[in-house]
Amino acid sequence: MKRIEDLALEHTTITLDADGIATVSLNRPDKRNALNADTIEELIDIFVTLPRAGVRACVLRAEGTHFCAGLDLVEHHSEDRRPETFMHLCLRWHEAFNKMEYGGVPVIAALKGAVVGGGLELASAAHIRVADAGTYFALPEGQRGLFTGGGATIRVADLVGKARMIDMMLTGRVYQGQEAIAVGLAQYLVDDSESKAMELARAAARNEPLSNFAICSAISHMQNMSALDAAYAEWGGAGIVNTQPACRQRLAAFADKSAPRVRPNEA
Ligand code: 1HE
Repeated sequence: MKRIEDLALEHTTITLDADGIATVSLNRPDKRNALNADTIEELIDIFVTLPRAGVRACVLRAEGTHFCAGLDLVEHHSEDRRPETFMHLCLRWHEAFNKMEYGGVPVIAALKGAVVGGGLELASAAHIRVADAGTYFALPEGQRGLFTGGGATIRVADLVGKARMIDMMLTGRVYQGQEAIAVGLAQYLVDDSESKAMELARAAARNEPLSNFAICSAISHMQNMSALDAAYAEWGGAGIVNTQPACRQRLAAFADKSAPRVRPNEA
């Protein structure tokens, strides 16, 4: 089993703080963090390793002014790929993003600048998306003579709905600001997406890891099931999570009135 410190990373970096919060950075700012094949392999390695390395939450961020420009179009052009080669590449993208979404570790994406094409596919595999005023979302595949291949037909359609996704792809429509929040592309719009993402990661990291594992894998799995099967899987998961020894202390604190109560936000 690989450890975080053993990962050979060229286009990404990872750091781990004392609270078990990992910061994963895309690190090709001169190429606007476009995703070449090697970066995808690094993301697979990272998101295979994180859940077994005791990581409690992860912030996914980027160097430079843009989060991610999507598929490396220059590499794709120079490789002049055959259909089966690109299909295999898509499988690697799916592997990376599935490991993120189903891995059980909360991933919070700190967005900025362009979150486009495959960059939006990457962001949509995170569990929480935080945008700033300069963040904008688009699916320019149609304009490039391409189609999505990194899971957008599943995840972006899930976030914004089929009609909006088709509009984005046909017309190049860009969403930003409050409108992007309203359609579901991000859950937070703030001045500083990185510090907000870290604040959210710290909040999530205070939960029991087994609860977070269920939240960050079971909900996604259950979306793929019939309602009847999802209900069946839910009681199995709840049976394990809700009887974990670690939750007894939290329940005791509620029972003896020392645990904080759920209150409305202050005005
Ligand atoms: C790239 C890429 C890229 C920039 N692949 N190299 N994605 C797109 O259609 C988005 C394409 N990119 C852009 O629209 C713009 O570059 C940005 C809005 C992201 C940034 O603009 P800007 O003015 O800051 O940068 P730039 O001058 O356009 O690019 C700077 C460098 O980044 C330049 O390299 P250089 O070596 O000439 O300096 C660009 O070539 C490079 N660069 N974006 C490769 N995408 C699994 S299927 C997924 C399908 C898709 O993702 S389609 C959507 C692709």
